[in-house]
Amino acid sequence: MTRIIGANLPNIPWEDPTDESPVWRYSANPIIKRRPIKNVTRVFNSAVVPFNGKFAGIFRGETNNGIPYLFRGFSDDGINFRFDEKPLKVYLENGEEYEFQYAYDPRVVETEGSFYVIWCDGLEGNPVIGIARTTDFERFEFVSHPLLPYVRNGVFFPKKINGEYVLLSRPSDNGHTPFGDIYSSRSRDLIYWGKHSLIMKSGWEWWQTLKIGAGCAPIETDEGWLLFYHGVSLTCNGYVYSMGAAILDKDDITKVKYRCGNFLLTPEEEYETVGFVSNVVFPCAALCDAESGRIAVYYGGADTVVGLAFTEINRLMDYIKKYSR
Ligand code: BMA
Repeated sequence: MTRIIGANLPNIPWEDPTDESPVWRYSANPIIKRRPIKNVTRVFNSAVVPFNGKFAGIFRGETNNGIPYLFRGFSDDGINFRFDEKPLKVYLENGEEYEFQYAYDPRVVETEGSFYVIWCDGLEGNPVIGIARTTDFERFEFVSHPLLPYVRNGVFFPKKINGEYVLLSRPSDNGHTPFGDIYSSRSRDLIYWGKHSLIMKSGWEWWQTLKIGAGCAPIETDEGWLLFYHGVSLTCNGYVYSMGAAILDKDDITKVKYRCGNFLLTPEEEYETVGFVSNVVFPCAALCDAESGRIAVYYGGADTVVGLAFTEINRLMDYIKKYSR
């Protein structure tokens, strides 16, 4: 038996499985369809967290000029969201508004009473990680650009490890990067980052041969940190994004204890196979309930919509271990 170490979330979105799959899709997917916000064509690759007994999220929304920005949303049930009509405002230390060039693929992590938004930010037109902080989902303060360009897929662990924040990221190029491995970096103050380590390289299994990138904030269990990530394969029709999972050692997160050789989700449903960018399953957030072991994963479908998928910690761990290389 594996135990999730964390809070209980009795109102986690949930639907029972109908077969033996390790991860199963919500039958009413996609939960966020096209044009859910005025003047926004698509919302996908987005993050949801428990907030004040309900749910809050930061969403990637692509506006009518095709540029992605971050949008705030709230929900009573984690499934139906109300969005702001205007992109998220983030403020600098001097009180001025941070000027976004573009912003995409947000993750949100709660740690030590603050929520951190971690996204891919445009710095002089180049992709870097941006970090902002909020305590109330009203005022967001810019924290830092932790790493040099080019880098994407940034997400924190939800608690400090040996007194340090740990950030996962994927060094990139400034285009549609044809390579990519997951690295960790550490900081005591969220400003200065170092102690960079390789965590996982892209794999030989065909769904993850080209590149991999961290997905949801790691989930603590008594067997280690559960990391959902995306793996990419290159086909005659372009890139295909699937979701996989690994367990990182709880004492040394640079050690991969188990890595599932099989994907957990790969584009199969029409809202994953057909869209602005076809064949994309891109996880960015996971909710979990320690008591029941239930996990709900939010993922982008085909760079167009948001879907929900479910799993249960013991069923998932059995599968990861069974197919671990
Ligand atoms: C990656 C990121 C993701 C996107 C994916 C597929 O490089 O930009 O936001 O979902 O490509 O287009």
